[in-house]
Amino acid sequence: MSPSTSAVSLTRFLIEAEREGQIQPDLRLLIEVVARACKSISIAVGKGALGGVLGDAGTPGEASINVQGEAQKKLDVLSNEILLEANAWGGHLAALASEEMDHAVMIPQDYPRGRYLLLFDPLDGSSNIDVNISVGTIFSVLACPQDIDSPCDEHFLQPGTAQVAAGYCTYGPSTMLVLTVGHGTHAFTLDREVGGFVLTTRGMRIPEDTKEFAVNMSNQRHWEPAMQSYVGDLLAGKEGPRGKDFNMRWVASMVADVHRILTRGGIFSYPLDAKCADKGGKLRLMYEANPMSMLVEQAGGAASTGRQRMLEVRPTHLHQRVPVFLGSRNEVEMAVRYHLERD
Ligand code: AFP
Ligand code: FBP
Repeated sequence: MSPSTSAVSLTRFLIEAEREGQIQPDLRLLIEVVARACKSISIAVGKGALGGVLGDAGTPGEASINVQGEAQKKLDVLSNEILLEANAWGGHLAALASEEMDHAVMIPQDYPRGRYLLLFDPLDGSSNIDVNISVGTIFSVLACPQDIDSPCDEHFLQPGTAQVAAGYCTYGPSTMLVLTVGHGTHAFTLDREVGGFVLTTRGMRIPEDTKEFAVNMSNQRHWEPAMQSYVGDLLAGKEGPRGKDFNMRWVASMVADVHRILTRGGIFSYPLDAKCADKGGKLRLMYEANPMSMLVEQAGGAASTGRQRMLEVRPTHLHQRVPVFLGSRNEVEMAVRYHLERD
């Protein structure tokens, strides 16, 4: 029989990756379960006001607050529950950790326990939910250290280089899953009629150079001198030291901003600023920076804290925050140079 030329489903892609020895069967199952949960989240997000899921979680006048100290949206809570419920019973996980929960949770004893650890930000960009702008889910998979009876927070504290898979799902005009298992970064689009993800870009590549940057400019006065000077030179355009005009884009959903960069290049940064310096940065290492950095590196880009390769940061706690620079390789290296030269 000649090989099928029909569209490649996520299931077929993963089975072929398994045959090529890139993933184990239980990792394939894990990714399929996460993808199924993302489909449920996509349906909830897509219903918008009709689903009664917009607005803050908690009681009127008293929004519920997560471990990050942020007000939770109803969809944050719902997405977290969808991912927890979907991943509890499959037998592929030892424990899960979520940006929305104080501590990691072990798989209940009623179910077999697997050998992976799953981390996720169930709904990233939640300030965009109520205004109908793209949001997303980000996830990262680690191996559970062997011979651990009761996996807890400390077992998740592995550098990004230890990730065995990472991905995100973006809920925008179309729903897309972008995935890496360490052999390139691949994009799948949800076929809403069929209800399945279909491979639409195999081997995404980020151009090495760019003329586009993404940063929240309203924080400019709070940045370190190195960042002030780096962005100042971008804004100076053709007449400045960089000799070219730069464009700026900022969605305020990391998933959407990173998706644009994976698609056409750019640099995304959430640098250290005076408002978040005591926490180490704004974005979360384990739920946001590490999975996005693996995806970006696998697509030929670079990811850094501004001073160190992101994937080599040794985590000290589950909800650790870091400054983030990622995207087109030459531009990230340039931003790092500004920081190192001024240290
Ligand atoms: P949430 O985790 O509250 O959804 O925040 C999203 C986010 O961490 C990231 O996705 C954005 O890049 C960033 O916040 C936006 O931050 P600003 O509010 O500074 O624009
Ligand atoms: P298009 O008509 O090419 O889609 O342009 C869109 C737009 O006119 C507005 O929707 C948007 O506010 C603006 O361009 C963005 O402009 P800039 O590139 O200066 O950010």
